Parts: sequence; structure tokens; C-alpha cells
Amino acid sequence: METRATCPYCGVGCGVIIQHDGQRVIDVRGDPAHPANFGRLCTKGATLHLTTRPETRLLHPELRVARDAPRARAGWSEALAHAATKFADVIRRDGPGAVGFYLSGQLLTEDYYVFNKLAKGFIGTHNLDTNSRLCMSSAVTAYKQTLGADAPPCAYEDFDHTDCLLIAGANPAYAHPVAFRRIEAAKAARPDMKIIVVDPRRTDTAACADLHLAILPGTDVWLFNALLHVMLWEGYVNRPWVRQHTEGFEALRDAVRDVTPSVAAGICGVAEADIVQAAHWWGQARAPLSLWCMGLNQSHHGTHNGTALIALSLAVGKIGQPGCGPFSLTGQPNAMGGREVGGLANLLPAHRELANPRHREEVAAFWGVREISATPGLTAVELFEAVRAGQVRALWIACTNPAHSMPQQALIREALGKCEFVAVQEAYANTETAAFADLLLPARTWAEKEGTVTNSERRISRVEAAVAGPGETRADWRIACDFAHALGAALGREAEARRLFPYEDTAAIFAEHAASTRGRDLDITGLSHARLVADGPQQWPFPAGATHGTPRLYADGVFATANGRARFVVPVTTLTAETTDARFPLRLTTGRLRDQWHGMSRTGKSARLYAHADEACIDLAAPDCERRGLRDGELVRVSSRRGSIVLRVRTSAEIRPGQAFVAMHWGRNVLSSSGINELTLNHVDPDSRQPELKHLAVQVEKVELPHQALLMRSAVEADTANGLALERAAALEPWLCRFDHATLSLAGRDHAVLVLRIAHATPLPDAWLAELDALMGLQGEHCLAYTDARRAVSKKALVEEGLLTGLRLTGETAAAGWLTELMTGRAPTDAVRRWLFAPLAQPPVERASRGRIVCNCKDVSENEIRAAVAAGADLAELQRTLQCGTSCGSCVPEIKRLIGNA
Ligand SMILES: Nc1nc2c(c(=O)[nH]1)N[C@H]1C(S)=C(S)[C@@H](COP(=O)(O)OP(=O)(O)OC[C@H]3O[C@@H](n4cnc5c(=O)[nH]c(N)nc54)[C@H](O)[C@@H]3O)O[C@H]1N2
Ligand SMILES: Nc1nc2c(c(=O)[nH]1)N[C@H]1C(S)=C(S)[C@@H](COP(=O)(O)OP(=O)(O)OC[C@H]3O[C@@H](n4cnc5c(=O)[nH]c(N)nc54)[C@H](O)[C@@H]3O)O[C@H]1N2
Ligand code: SF4
Ligand SMILES: [Mo]
Repeated sequence: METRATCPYCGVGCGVIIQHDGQRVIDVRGDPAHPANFGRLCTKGATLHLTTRPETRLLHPELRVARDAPRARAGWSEALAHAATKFADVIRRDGPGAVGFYLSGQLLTEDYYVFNKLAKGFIGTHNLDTNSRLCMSSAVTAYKQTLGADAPPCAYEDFDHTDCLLIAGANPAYAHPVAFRRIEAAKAARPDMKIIVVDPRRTDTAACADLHLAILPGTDVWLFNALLHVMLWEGYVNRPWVRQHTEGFEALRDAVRDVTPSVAAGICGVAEADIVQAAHWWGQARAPLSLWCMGLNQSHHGTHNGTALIALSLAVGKIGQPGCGPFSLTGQPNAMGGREVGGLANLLPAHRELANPRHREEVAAFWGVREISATPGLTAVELFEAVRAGQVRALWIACTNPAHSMPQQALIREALGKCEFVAVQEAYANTETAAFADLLLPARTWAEKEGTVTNSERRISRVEAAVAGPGETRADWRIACDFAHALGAALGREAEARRLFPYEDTAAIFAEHAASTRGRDLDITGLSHARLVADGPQQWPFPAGATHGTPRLYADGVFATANGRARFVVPVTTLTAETTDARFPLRLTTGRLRDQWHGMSRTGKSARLYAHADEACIDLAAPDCERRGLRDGELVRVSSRRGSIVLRVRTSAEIRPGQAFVAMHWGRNVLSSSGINELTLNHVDPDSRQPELKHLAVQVEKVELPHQALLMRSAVEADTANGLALERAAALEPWLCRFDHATLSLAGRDHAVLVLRIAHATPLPDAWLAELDALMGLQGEHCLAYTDARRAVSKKALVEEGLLTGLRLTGETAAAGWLTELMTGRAPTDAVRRWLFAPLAQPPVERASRGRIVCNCKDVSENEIRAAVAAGADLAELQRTLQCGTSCGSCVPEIKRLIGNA
């Protein structure tokens, strides 16, 4: 059977077709009819079916009735009644401002709508914020300050029409791969099209550019101002258009007068000629298009990064036409939908503003409630600070993992630890945040839930459920409604709760949401679930009576501001909130890897998604490693003014000296620490309240952790191996923080191998090893052991049906690399037996190491590609012989790079 849905990962919003038998998801493929992807998927989308295994799902409500007691399984009605009593007590005692909701851009629009109505319409608090605050809120404020509304004016088809694409602070080759495939195709069809990438790192995106401006982190505003300076000087500014359709230009013109390319070159750390070149390309372009994402948004002046970039489109009057405009890429699949229903602390439904009394009245009338409170709500960082200060006493968290993803984790842990009552609505057990939950509620997830989502280009898609959720899971909107009813009972307002939350299905919720948009910029009164199924995904606005959606906004030069004019904003020109000094001399930035998603609760369940990057690393430039006497792969202590963590170092040509990069994905489930957010700071942009997650000052030093161990475990049958690996990983996670450094990962492809690597300052106690053996299943008669007490080396191997299925090495772990390959390659064990009982670190047989896997679909490694390139192969030849890069295409930029560097 087949069911249509969308990919639950990034904001590209690819359509998927789920293949299933009504009970289980069997496979997934791209939906050829979906206009976001026309059948394509990236590595993450194409492996979605591998994330649906039940082993690590949360299946039943769990409740802790007394502080410090363990959680126990509970029934839904008992669990919700308990939560309602807790919330009601706090509301009665301390007022509605003492409760809060922290939600997610990964909820569906209908889920979001119900939660928003519950907090703002029923409870009377605006303490409802989401992880979009960490993500899109600077883009929202930038759009509102300049164009007047939170509406990206562009469409993906603009990639096919632009002749100058400026990508700033985004790495779509990794983060929006299917959109990037479209950019690659546009460039291949029209090689004259110019691509400029602004990113401190030489990412795969930057490597594809005609011009890469590797600016110093945090200096974008200076660069954009210098571009405007050159454009003014060269007469590229469309003065009549600016006069007719905008305001505030003179102030910006005066502000950039002294920002010459030479001044900016000094501040941004790039060549003056490159800045001039970029300005010429942009100024001369028929259709200039900009794209941006977290490199601009996650800054303490993220709003002004955005307004300065948007100013470049306004200055040439190129907006609303094919191939033109400032295009903010949405991170999460439904951050747009969340904003549409008003799912942020400062918003009300349908892009209404809490601060606007008329909007509050409209919403009160629409919902049929007495009033909408005028008290502003707390935004993400403020919300957790208020929890920490004891002002917010009951917190509801859904579909996000703040104990991983919020900055300055020590403060978040303190807040969650102190909070009187924390409810967590999650699809997976064991997330970092679940550990703090008094109440854990099992949610349905991808393939099990239905509703709608809106992608980066304002396109609304219908998502249908293929299978029922496992165990007692419920859909998020349903949980929100059930809680609303329970809370109504606890507050003695049951009839009101039933009246406000009468929904039997998501179509009814969508209809109410659509009605709330009547006459607003995002009017979707012409849409319904039925229409989205019949006519396919549509771009808003789509008012009643419309026959099609709206690919572009502002084509008539009339903007969503009060007087219809777009506005230029004079940006602040501060740099990063935190500066480097002798103690913390490196500028560290954070971001994404190609094959992992956020806290890895889903992507981390699929062995093959570790093949591209298997362990938490810090990337440093070679000179910075040399200066510190560091070799590739050694362990280092990374410290900021807020804490320190241990990571493996990777020398990288992608990064400039003086800088460092750590991916945001690795946290307590796979690492001995909380990862990089242990070190980040919670400084926020004053307008958007988005924290500066991309910039911090760090020191990196070698750390000696001589006592090492490696444990690996697989099984003879693939299905057993995969299931056991996940179960064992879950049991091992709490162990990781005991060690000075430990990582948990999966290796292999169809047969998962669980890999635990440990490094510790002091000898590992035998009791710990015995416990680890038990958790890994490294016991029993099939286990062979060898111990060399003198050299403190011990080896233990489990051989089942002639295959090596388990291993533990202590003291001497140099053989880790080839042993992992032996185990994932399922080679016969004769060779290992000899090695096992000999005091050797060397592999018993010479084997060529495969190295990192570059092409995930076709399982082709870096070393295999390098060897073919050395023999003269070009991309076409590699695609023909090795088949790499012929399926999803996510690895093509990297393959091109390997060819280029050969
Ligand atoms: N594979 C994968 N894809 C994802 C996600 C994921 O977890 N994994 N998450 C999704 C989400 S929610 C989001 S928000 C998006 C994020 O998508 P992106 O923003 O594209 O991804 P990031 O890697 O966070 O950051 C982009 C780039 O900003 C650069 N950067 C850092 N500092 C600066 C600076 O000062 N100026 C400039 N110009 N650039 C800078 C970094 O070097 C990085 O390459 O990705 C979405 N897609
Ligand atoms: N240092 C640093 N930190 C960052 C960033 C960065 O670039 N650098 N990026 C920030 C950004 S842009 C973002 S968007 C955030 C993302 O941070 P989070 O929102 O914390 O990321 P996820 O891991 O995607 O969290 C989603 C959770 O919802 C669960 N889930 C999945 N499906 C469902 C469902 O259907 N229902 C429910 N109830 N739960 C479900 C998942 O298991 C997962 O635990 O991280 C931010 N943090
Ligand atoms: S680009 Fe990849 S992660 Fe993003 S929606 Fe498409 S398949 Fe999913
Ligand atoms: Mo995001």
C-alpha cells in the first residue's frame, strides 16, 4: 500500500510516498508529483523507513508522582488528570504566567494550532514559544522590519531563473540538499549564472561557488554594507524604484558611505577585489536572488544580518519577479506553519501581533473568549530563565529536545531540574529532555500522524498517516485536546474547554485555522484538506475563490507595511557578542552534518547515517593543530567561558586558521558530554530574541586519556543485529557520562554494529568493564579472551556461527579501525583468532581500509573514489563504474571536490 506524506526533516518539504502493509512501514521514495522535490530525496529522507523501528520508541505514558521517585507506567487518563491538576494548582496559586509551553517547528500545523489556542485562548498565557526561536525568528523580524510581513516572497522555481545567487550563512548542500540539487541543475543548464557563497568555512556549498567569500564569523553586515556602497558608487541602485516603493534609503545610504570595500575587507578578512566583484555581479544581474539561513539568523544581530541582505534586493528593485528576491530557507519542516498559526510568544493566529490591541480583539472574537491577555509571553531563552528563577513552575515540552539544543546547557539542566512539573510529549524514549520529565507522553510521529505542513516557499502540503502508531501513542493534536479537556475539568471550566476544543479530526482544526486567516496576508480560506489532496500542495495566499496559489509576493511593488512601502533599516555593526582573547583564542562556529538531524533521536537510529561522520569532532585548521602539537584523531579538551568538553580533533582544509567548527548533533545520547551547547552562550538578538548559537570563543588543548577501551557488538541475523544494537545503545547511554571521553555509534549498513569507544584518565575499574560486558552481551561460552597483564592489554571476542559478533579491547585499541571494518564486512573469523591470542596490535592480514563512506545510497567510500580518481576517472566515469552519486545526489558536491583536489 502507498500513502502520501512529506519528509519530516528539513524545510525543503519534499513529498514522500510511504510504502507499507498497513502495519509496518516497508520503504519510502520521493513523490514524483510533489513540486518541492519532483521525486528526489536526500540521504536522510531516503532512509526514513529505517527510523521507524519500535525498539526505542516511547510506547506508554510514564508518570512520576513524587519528586525523586522513578517514573512508572501510567494510563492516559490518569496521566493527563495528574498533569491537569498540577497545571491548575500552579495557575490558581501563581497565575497563568507561571505555566509555559515550549514547542517545535516539527509539529504539524493542526498540532500547533490547538496548543496555541490552549495557552493563549484558554489558559491566558503567552508563555508559548518554540525552537523556531533558535532558528527562524531573526528571519521573521527581518522580513517584518523591511517588507512588513513574515512572508518569504520567493519560490524554489526562482532557482531556475536567477542569474546571480548569493548564498549567505547557509550550507544547503548539507542542510537543504534537494533544493541544492535544483541549484546545481540550474547552474549546469546555465553556466553563466553566478553563485556567490558567504560562509567562514569552505563547505560543499562554497566549493561549488564561482566566488566564495570566507568572511570572519559575525562580519556579514559589513560585507553587505560594502556591497551596497559599491552598488551606489557604480550606479546599480534603481533610484526611481527605491523612491516610489521604499522608505529609509537615505539613512542607509549615509551609513554605508564610509564602508568602502577596503574597510570591509579589513573587517571581514576577505580580498577587496572579491567584494567589488560580488557587487558587480549582483548589481548587473537581471535576476539577483539571495538565500540565507542560520549563519545569519543565529547571531546577536541576526535581524540586522537579514535586513542588510534584504536591502540588497530592495536597492536594485528586484523583488517579486521570477528569479529575484531575498529568500530565507526555513530550517524545520513546519516552522512556517507554526508562525502562521501564531506559535511564538509574541504572535497570535494568522500573523497577528500580540502587541496590537485590535489583533487581540479579533482573536478573542474569533475564538469566542472574553479577552486575549496583553501581557507579553516569554521567548525561549527567557522562558527557561524564568523556570530557573522559579517564576514559571509548570512546563509543557512537545516535539523538541531543549536539554540538547538550547545554548548554555548547564542553565537548562538547572531549570529543568528545579521545575515543579515538567511534561514531555515525545516520540522516542531516552532523549536528553525526557530524563527531566515528571510526565512522559508517547506521541505518534512520521508515517503515523496526519495534518498539514508549510515549507520554505509557503507551500502547504497534506500529510497522511500510513500506519497506526505503536503502543499507546497518540497524535500530538489529540494529546493537546485531551489535556485541554482535563485542564478544563481541573479548573472547573469543563464546558468551556469542550466548546473551545471540539475537534474530531485534523480537517476541522485546519478549517478553523483557515477561517482565521480571512483577509490576512496569508489568506488560505480557499484551502481545505480535501482540496490539498485533490489539487496537490499549494502556496499561500490562496483566498476563497482562487484557482491557484501564489508563487511570488510583492510583484506590484506594494508591500505589507502600513503605507505599502518597503523599509530600509540601518543595521548595527557590532560583531560577535563574545570576543576572543589569549585564554580563548579560537572563534568557534556550529552547524549541521549532511546525514544527521539535530539531537539524532531519529537519524541516530540508522547505522548507515553514521558512515559519513561517525563521531563527534572539532574541526581545526592544520596550523592550529601543529601549534598545539595535535595529530588528526587525537582527543582534545575544548573550553569556553562556560565549560569544557572532550572531543576528537579533525584537521580540516574547510576551516581557516583561528577558527573551529563543531556539529550541533552530538549530545548525551552518543557522547560523554552534552556536546557543543555545553559551551555556547545564551546572548540574544534584541529584536528577534534569537540566541547567538553560531559564535563563541574557545581554547583547544591536548588531553591525555591513556586508558582506552573499545567495545563492539553485532549479531548473526540482520534484524536481530539492528534491534539489539538500538536496545543496547539505550541501556548504555546513561553510562557515557562516567568516562572522561566516550562515544556511542553505529557502524555497518544492513547489519548494525554497535560501537562504544572509551578514553579515561585513570584505569577502568574491572567492575565497570564487567557491567559493560553484560550490557553489550559480551559474555558466555562463545567468548574468547586473552589478557596480557604486563602490558595491561586485554582482548575479548565473541564468535557466533563463524562470525565475529562481539569484541572488547582494553589497553590497546589501535586495531579499532580494521576490526570495525572486519565486523561490518562480516569476514570469517579465522584471521581474528590468530590475532586475538597474540600480543600484536597489527592486523593479521594486510587489508586496504575503505575509509569514510561518501556515497551513502551506493555505499562507496572516500578511498575507493580517491583510487579511481588517481587512475584518471572523472565524475561521469565514477558514476558509471562505482555508481557513486547516481541515486540521491547528496554526495555529488563532495565527489567533485575529491576530483578537484586530486
Ligand atoms: N542534515 C541536516 N539538515 C538540516 C538540519 C539538520 O539537523 N541536519 N536541520 C534543519 C534546520 S532546523 C535548520 S535551521 C537548517 C540550518 O541550515 P544551515 O543554516 O544551512 O546550516 P548550519 O550548518 O547550521 O549553518 C550554515 C552555515 O553558516 C555558517 N556560518 C557560521 N557563522 C557564520 C557567519 O558569521 N556568517 C556567515 N555568512 N555564515 C556563518 C556555518 O559555517 C555553516 O556552514 O538545516 C535544516 N536541515
Ligand atoms: N549549537 C547549536 N545549537 C542549535 C543549533 C545550532 O545550529 N547550533 N540549531 C538550533 C536550531 S536551528 C534548531 S531548529 C534546534 C533543533 O533542536 P530540537 O528541536 O531540540 O531538535 P530535535 O532533535 O529535532 O527535536 C525534536 C524532538 O521531537 C521528537 N519527535 C519526533 N517526531 C515527533 C512527533 O511527531 N511528535 C513529538 N511530540 N515528538 C517528536 C524527536 O524525537 C526529538 O527528540 O536546535 C538549535 N540548537
Ligand atoms: S531535502 Fe532531504 S531532509 Fe529535506 S525534506 Fe527533502 S528529503 Fe527531507
Ligand atoms: Mo532550525
